[in-house]
Amino acid sequence: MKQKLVRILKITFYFCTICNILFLVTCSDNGGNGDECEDGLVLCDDECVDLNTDPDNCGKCGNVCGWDEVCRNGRCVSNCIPNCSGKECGDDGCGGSCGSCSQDKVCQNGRCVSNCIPNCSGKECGDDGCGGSCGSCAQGEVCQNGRCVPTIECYDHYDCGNNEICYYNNCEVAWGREYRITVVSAQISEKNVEDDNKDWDIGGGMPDPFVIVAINDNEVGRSEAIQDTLSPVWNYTVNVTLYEGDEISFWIFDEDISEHDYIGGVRDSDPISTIKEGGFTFTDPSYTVQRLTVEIEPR
Ligand SMILES: [Ca+2]
Ligand SMILES: [Ca+2]
Ligand SMILES: [Ca+2]
Repeated sequence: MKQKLVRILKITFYFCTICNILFLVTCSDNGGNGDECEDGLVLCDDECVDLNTDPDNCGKCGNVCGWDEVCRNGRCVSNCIPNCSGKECGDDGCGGSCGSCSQDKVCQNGRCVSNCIPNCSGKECGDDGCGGSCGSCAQGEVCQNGRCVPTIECYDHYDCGNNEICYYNNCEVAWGREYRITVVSAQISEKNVEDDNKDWDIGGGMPDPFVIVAINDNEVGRSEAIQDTLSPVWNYTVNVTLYEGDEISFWIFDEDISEHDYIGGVRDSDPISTIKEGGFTFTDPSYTVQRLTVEIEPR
């Protein structure tokens, strides 16, 4: 009886050993029960799976992810990897966005660029309307209304130096250049106040004035005589070249048959002032030449 019991125990032992071996083999191959999965794994359909990563059991047993999805942290997500390298806007390649542009810009090749269209039509310089440039001007020029024009240095002679004039918006040396002098008109005293108040012509006749223009006392021009008037209007013009230090004189005569009577003269020893003023009006009511109006302009 004792021997029989031992035998039974032996058989049981062997049987159980085999059972144990079988169990271990079975468990390591295709799982066993819930208690047998390693830490972090869960038994799903007789398999120990990681619900965080298993696309057939994502998050929970039997939750199968789509063909284009992967299981990440227990959720089915697209298996696409977004790529925004070097991009500040536009598609990330996975249906997402790499960013959006501000209102005045558009996304072009992953970059936010101005949506302004530059306009340089008819322009050689200046703003293109989008913050760019249509070109720059050469030295001595300035951009005006999209065109390169010479730099404006002056608007009148006083914008320039002492011995300079403003010529077509450029300051130029005043001397060694041609001017047009116009002797406009004069007012002559009724009698020759310089010579005992004599009449200009015999019997109270009025003078017949003409004017001579002289540079440094050399005659350079002579007007026609106007008959019998104290208020000659000549509008006589003569072109002269003026140099620094020149003096301009205006001699007025009464034309006579024999020797002309000298009425009087006005000497301009400061022509640069006259040039800058565009002329002068001399007045002296006590003199034979009570008024003389002259204009001058560069040619
Ligand atoms: Ca006379
Ligand atoms: Ca006369
Ligand atoms: Ca006369």
